[in-house]
This record gives sequence, structure tokens and C-alpha cells, in this order.
Amino acid sequence: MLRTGIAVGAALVVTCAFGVTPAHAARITLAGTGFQVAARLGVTSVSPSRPYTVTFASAELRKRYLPHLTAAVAQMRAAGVKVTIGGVEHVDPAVCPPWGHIQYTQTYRPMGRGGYSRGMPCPAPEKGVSAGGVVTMDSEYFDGTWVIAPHQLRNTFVHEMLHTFGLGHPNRDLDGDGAVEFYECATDPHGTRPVMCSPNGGHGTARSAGRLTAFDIAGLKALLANSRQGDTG
Ligand SMILES: [Ca+2]
Ligand SMILES: [Zn+2]
Repeated sequence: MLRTGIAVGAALVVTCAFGVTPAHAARITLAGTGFQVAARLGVTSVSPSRPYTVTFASAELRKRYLPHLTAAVAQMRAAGVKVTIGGVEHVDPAVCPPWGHIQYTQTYRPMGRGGYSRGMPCPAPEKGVSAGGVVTMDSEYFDGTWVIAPHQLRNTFVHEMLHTFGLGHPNRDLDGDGAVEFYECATDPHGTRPVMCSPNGGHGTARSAGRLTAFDIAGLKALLANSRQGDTG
């Protein structure tokens, strides 16, 4: 590797100059059992060194949302993502926040459909490294107009956050009927789907809801590893 380092570096410059996929792209991981890197918004990795901060549009939302995120954020830190819970700041769901901020706010039907929330990463970040994003929760969960089980609500909070880090839905045509269907995701020995499964993945008990499954953690670790691949180019 050392002997050919200069030659490889020169080749990379030429490759990039012609707009061809960089050499390191061949080594990044976009999918595995129970996880999927969305990639279509240009997010292919998570920084293992830069800090991420979860913030909220108001003190009231922070107080209401915090219990839903605590366990997952701790698991993400254990997996190597330098993410912490932050404070309150102005949120415009249509504008990307400062680098590394994951902003939570809520509006009525952010996806235009009842019961759906939205987690959007800032698109096309530098080197494909997740730069944060905005989670817009559907206000219907909180005014009683949309009935959602407590464990589903908690898993939804976490699901949308993981979208901002670059994970997509790991639904696959597992039964081979030619259609990728709702809930069609890998399951663990307990029958639990990834939090990122669409819709309503994650643990089904009050005690475990909001906790990442091993599938989701594998996805985050792939995103972190992808960042290290990018560093070598
Ligand atoms: Ca199917
Ligand atoms: Zn989703």
C-alpha cells in the first residue's frame, strides 16, 4: 500500500476531475441485513469525530420530546456517534440547521398525510458526511386527533432522527412476491423489526420502545465506517 500510495493518490485526482465515482465509493456499505443507507440525498456516512446535537424548537417541545430520545441517543454514543441532547433554538423545517444540529419541531401533517412525520437530512453534504437535519413531528399525535400507541410514538421519534443521519427503510421483498411491502423487514429472534422498518418498526413493549435494535446499530456502524473510507481518499 505504501509503495503505491503516490500513484493511487494521483489516480484519484484524475478520477475526480472527470467526475467519475471516487475510488473509495466502491468500499462503502449502503445496505446490510435489516439496514439501508438512503444515499439518494447524498448522505453516505456519519462523522466519528465531529459532534452532533439534538435541539428543539421550544422549551415545551424539548420537555415533551426528551423522554422519547434519551435511550436511543445513549445507544448511538455507545456505537461511536458523538451525539448529545442540546437546547432550544429557532427551527425552520425548510432550512438546514447549523452543521451537526438535528432539530425537532412539529407541524400539522408535515408529509401531507395523517399520522406521518418527517425526518430530513440536509441534502448533499460535503463528502457525504451527515451534517444534521430537521425532524418534523405530526402535531396530530399530541392533540388527540391521531391515535398512536405509546411505543409507536416513541419509535417514530427515533425513526425520524435516524433518517437525518442517513438511514433509509430496510424493507425488502423477503417473501418473493415481487413487491416490497409495509412491515416487510428482517426480524430478530424475538420477531422485532428494525426501528427503521416502514412503518412502525422497533420494539413493541413500553420498556424497550425507542431503543435501537441490533439492525439499526449495524446501520449506524456502517455509516461511521463509510466516513473512515472517505478519509482515505
Ligand atoms: Ca413482498
Ligand atoms: Zn421513514
